[in-house]
Amino acid sequence: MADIRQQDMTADAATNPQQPAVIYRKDYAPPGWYIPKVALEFMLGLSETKVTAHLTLQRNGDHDRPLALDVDNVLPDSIMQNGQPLTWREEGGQIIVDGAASGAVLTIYCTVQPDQNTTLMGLYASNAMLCTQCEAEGFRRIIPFVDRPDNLSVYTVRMQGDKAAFPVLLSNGELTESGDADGDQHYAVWHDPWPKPSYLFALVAGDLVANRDSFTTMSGKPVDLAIYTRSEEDSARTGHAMKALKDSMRWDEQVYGREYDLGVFNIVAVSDFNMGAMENKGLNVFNTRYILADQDTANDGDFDGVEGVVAHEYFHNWSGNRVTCRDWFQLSLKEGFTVFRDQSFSADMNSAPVKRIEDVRILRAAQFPEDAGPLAHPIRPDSYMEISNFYTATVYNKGAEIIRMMATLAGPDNFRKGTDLYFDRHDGEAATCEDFVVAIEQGAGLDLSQFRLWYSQAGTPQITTNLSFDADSGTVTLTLKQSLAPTPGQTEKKPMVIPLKTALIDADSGTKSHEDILVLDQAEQSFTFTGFTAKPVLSINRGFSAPVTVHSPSDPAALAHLVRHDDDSFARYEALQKLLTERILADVAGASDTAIADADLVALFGALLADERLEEAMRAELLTLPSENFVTEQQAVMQPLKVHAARQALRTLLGQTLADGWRAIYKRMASVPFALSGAAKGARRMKGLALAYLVAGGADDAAQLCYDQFAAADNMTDRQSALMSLASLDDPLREKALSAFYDRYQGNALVIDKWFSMQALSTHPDCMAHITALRGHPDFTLSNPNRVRALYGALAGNPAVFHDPSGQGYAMLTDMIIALDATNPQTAARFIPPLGRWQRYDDKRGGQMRAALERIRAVDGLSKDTTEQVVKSLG
Ligand code: B3K
Ligand code: ZN
Repeated sequence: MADIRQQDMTADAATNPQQPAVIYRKDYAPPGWYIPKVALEFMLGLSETKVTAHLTLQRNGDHDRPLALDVDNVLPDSIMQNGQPLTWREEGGQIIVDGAASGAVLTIYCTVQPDQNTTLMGLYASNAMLCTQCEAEGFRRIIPFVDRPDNLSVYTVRMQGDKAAFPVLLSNGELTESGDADGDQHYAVWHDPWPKPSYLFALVAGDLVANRDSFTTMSGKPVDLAIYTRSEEDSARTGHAMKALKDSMRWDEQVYGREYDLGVFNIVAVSDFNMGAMENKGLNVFNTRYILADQDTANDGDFDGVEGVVAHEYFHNWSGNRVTCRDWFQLSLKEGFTVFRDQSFSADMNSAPVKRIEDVRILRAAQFPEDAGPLAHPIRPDSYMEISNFYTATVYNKGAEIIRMMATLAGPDNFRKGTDLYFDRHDGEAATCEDFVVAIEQGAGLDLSQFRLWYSQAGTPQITTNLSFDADSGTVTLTLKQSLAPTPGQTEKKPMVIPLKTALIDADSGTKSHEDILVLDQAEQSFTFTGFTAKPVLSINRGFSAPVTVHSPSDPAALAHLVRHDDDSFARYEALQKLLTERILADVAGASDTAIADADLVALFGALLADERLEEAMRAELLTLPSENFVTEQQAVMQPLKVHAARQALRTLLGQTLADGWRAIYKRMASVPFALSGAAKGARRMKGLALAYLVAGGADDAAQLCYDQFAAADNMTDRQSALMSLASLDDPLREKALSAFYDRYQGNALVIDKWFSMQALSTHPDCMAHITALRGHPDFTLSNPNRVRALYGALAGNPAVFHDPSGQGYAMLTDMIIALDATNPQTAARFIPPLGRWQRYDDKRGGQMRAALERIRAVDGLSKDTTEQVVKSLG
């Protein structure tokens, strides 16, 4: 019955598109029919592709419900069963086929228009090639299908097309046959022996250049590797991705015991892509952004991004493909776990402490605001209207933190026993988050009953600490309280299990004691420690062991002590971030005397600049001020412009007072030659930061210094850090450098994206006018998601411009969302959250943001994607 109910709900959605139907997790029921075997034939063309699908049907259980196939934007030309035509009718997002028989082979004929497909879901044309994106529900845009992840099928795919237009024909699995066909055509047949859900299906056809390599697995099996791009020039930029792929394959064997399971692993880079990449079985499709990287065109962050995303998609081969998700509510089962795996891999390949800080910075920038706003949802949501809206920082990054906490509670050896059990037990299945938790519980020997609340409760737990000292008994008592604010649909919350790595630091010597993992699992709890002669300083949530916010009584001296002595890099970073955040907020409130004094802060920065034991990347991490958005989030009523001004003033102060120190380190770093080592990357980071402080401090030669670095740079990191600093200056060299950059890289889409972003992110007084002009630049287009993100992601990420009192920032974003929604709803909807926090601003700003949302909601024919985000944001 539940199966039928789902069909009814979809019907509501079709009849009332302004009120998309809500799908509930509690309504899950297995499909009425499975399709264990699929044979697809494609007659390829950019403007028209003919698809013939032979589906082997299997009724699931004893029922007489008709076969219902999900469908979107395509209808069958005809349907045959054993040579006889069958009748069918369309009913709310599905076609209902009469007379389908279990065991029979159903043949469906469809025609699709790839070059008309602007949604970039299903089969589409990009740069004269054909490619697919099927997660989550794109396969139904190619043929009608049981398009849900609990329907696993073995696929055989035959492709045929023009030899000149499509010399390369790829699909999942391995090539079993290829040859010439009629006229100028040729064909290829691919077979994937591993049963998979339709969202992992992929096809690519085009004129592509391969960078080939090979890998031998732990059991000695050879794997042919290839990375396909559109040109020789791009192919020369795939070396870093190839290295990352081989490193990932080895790492998954060594760390998780997971071996690759096909003789081929192909990656294709495409320029028009909604997300970062896609883990299709044996045929990953990537946004060019996460494949192409070389010294001249990619900065160090890009190199790290390539390494991390290549690893992420590769790791999905086990966490996602061999064990997949039962339904889309379980998305974090594969995404949270895989993000945790890619984070661990990158930590092993680079500096682990720096990687941890970066990951926390991303979590706080993207996920904490989500958890505190109208779109808050648990990592395993209870309902959705459009699943594409749930590829969120919560499902991915908070999901990873929750896996990390389980790993922390279990310890490395036991956690591995848990994951081994999970992979062994559920190999070849569509599993649930609950299956994962049970496997970790049983494999690692943990009781995770209460811990499961992390899967169901949304919001970021708030922890308050109180440390007291009893001199008579030499006892220190730490009292912790936790609370969790209501989130949409969840008013009452229960206490979570929160593992907090903690230590006590002697207030004089800085010596550490009582290092432990305290598990907070009640609303309030006290922990006592003995053997003290004086009150120590608390170091808590070391390594960011739990995704929570810790509030301790303000004590600048104690925080400064941690900055000097804490041996946990994250805790040290955190102490300085707190000092700086409090300082900026105190300035905004006109109460600077309550925060750390200028002289103390300068002394602290000076000591860190001079500390020879620090690796440069960590030094840069420590000396970088908290972002404007992070500081603003701490305010009851957010004041973006005031925070911007106070933060800029602090940058100026630190830039001026420590000018000699910045200049000295700048010179030292400038002599480090280019390499992709951690040390050289750290040096470039520190160099860019020192330059930014010199500029903020108003150095006389600031513009020239930037220009000289820009002109002399032999790598993109230096070129970009110089240009970024210069872009904020009102100086003729700014225009000169921006034009030189544009001329040099015209035609290289990924670098021109940087050119757009840098201008839109600047603190130049005319930034708004620059963005307005860039919208009309001949290189700007709404049809490429990277370009849209480059300009509008930067606008939304530049608080002083986005929140300009004129409301122009909101208006520009709104215009774009409305225009883009008509062609690419998935990407359009991802720009709603910046407007959705209207309740946190003053009445005027909040009113402007709300009006912007209302304007979007009023659009006729607004997509399901954008409607869901707007309706929820309006509350
Ligand atoms: N699994 C893909 C997500 C694609 C979603 C498109 N709506 C990327 C990843 O997480 O690996
Ligand atoms: Zn993923």
